[in-house]
Amino acid sequence: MSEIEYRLPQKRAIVTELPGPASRALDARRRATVAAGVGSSVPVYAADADGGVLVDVDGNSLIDLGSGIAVTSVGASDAAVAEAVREQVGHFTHTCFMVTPYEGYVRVAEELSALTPGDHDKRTVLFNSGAEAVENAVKVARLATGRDAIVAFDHAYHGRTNLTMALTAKSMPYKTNFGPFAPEVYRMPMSYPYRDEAGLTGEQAARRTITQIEKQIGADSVAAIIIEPIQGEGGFIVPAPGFLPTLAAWAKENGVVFIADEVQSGFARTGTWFACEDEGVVPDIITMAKGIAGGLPLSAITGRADLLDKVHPGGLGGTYGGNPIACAAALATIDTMRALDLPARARHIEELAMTRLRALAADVPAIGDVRGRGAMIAVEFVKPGTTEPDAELTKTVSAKALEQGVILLTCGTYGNIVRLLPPLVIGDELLSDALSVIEDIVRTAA
Ligand code: PLZ
Repeated sequence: MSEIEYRLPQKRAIVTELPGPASRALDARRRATVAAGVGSSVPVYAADADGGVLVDVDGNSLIDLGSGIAVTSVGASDAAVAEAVREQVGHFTHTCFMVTPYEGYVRVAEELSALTPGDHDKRTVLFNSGAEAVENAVKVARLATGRDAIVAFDHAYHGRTNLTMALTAKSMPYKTNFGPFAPEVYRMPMSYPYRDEAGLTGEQAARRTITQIEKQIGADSVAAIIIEPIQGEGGFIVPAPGFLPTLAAWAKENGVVFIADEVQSGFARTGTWFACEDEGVVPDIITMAKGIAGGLPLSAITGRADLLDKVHPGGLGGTYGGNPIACAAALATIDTMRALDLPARARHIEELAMTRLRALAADVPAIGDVRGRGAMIAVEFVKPGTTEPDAELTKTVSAKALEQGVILLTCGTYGNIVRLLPPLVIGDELLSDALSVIEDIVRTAA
């Protein structure tokens, strides 16, 4: 692991109340002009960010445990990414790959072929957002199989467009009153070890799901199974070992396309390049976004050449998909991830954080579960002595963390989970400081 250089001081420093006066003034302007439907979980306005810190417009230096929802894994202003972007904008900002192609897109596709699991022949298409990648994975699966049904899971999150809303499980805030939704989406039980009946193995949980698919849809009607190898918005749910391989094997036997949605779990986040590698699962198509381009909007699907090349020329694309600036940023991001061995950094973060959070859980009965992999770590809060979700306590913990200068996001179907998603380049000292803040708050609040 080479030494990480930072531009901003890597320290927590609170100089005003939070949010401070400049953030509050911006927020007043925002309320008069930005639609109320767009929320912000952390009401401080950003001025600068680097490594593990985000500096707000009042000069407060906050520890970032959110990475803009798992995006800025290399930091929000990685020098190599910034330089690659500057270099690219000096030449051309856009041509549209569907009009005049360029090398950056091809190089990103080559990198994704090499990085994604499996040594089969692969093809890639680039888009802008995670939801767009998911939509296109489904388009390919339906065309390639000639089937309609798509299997998604309890607690799943796949986006906010019409098809991806249908795939997403949670109604409020993502779906309520936004229907009607896309048809032929079937929801099946997930493996959720903390909430499943005790002793249910991953393989048994998969069998339960498979039986339901066969009875309710029929294997011959299923185009694809789409699953997050570790669920993100749904609560950082890590399925029991055996669940993913059993589903993937069944998909293979039945000509069903197995799509791993690695938009949140991918790109070094969980200690490997992709979370599905942990159990040796090789998806037919993998969706990627977020961590891929150091903060620039880029997403991708990479999958079996025989599936992707079935689509007629012109069937896939979009004006901005694989924008050259985003591609330049992605190539620099991948270089930085390799140079700093960020998968190893993610494993190191796991070691540091898990040890302390597990010790905390042993003392605090309101912590029902601590789980995750790499730098994708969750604490699930419950009413002591039960498994009843405690969303109030969760809200209090993240609000108090912000007061003390730590950006701590929540998630989960029941809103009772805080999630740690630090930039992978966060230093040990800064991470330790954030963990101490969390420990103090949880001990006091619970
Ligand atoms: N698939 C697994 O995690 C995005 C969304 C937050 P987009 N998750 C954060 C919110 O409230 O909008 C996500 C994901 C998985 C797909 C997506 C969608 O990615 O880039 O937000 O479209």
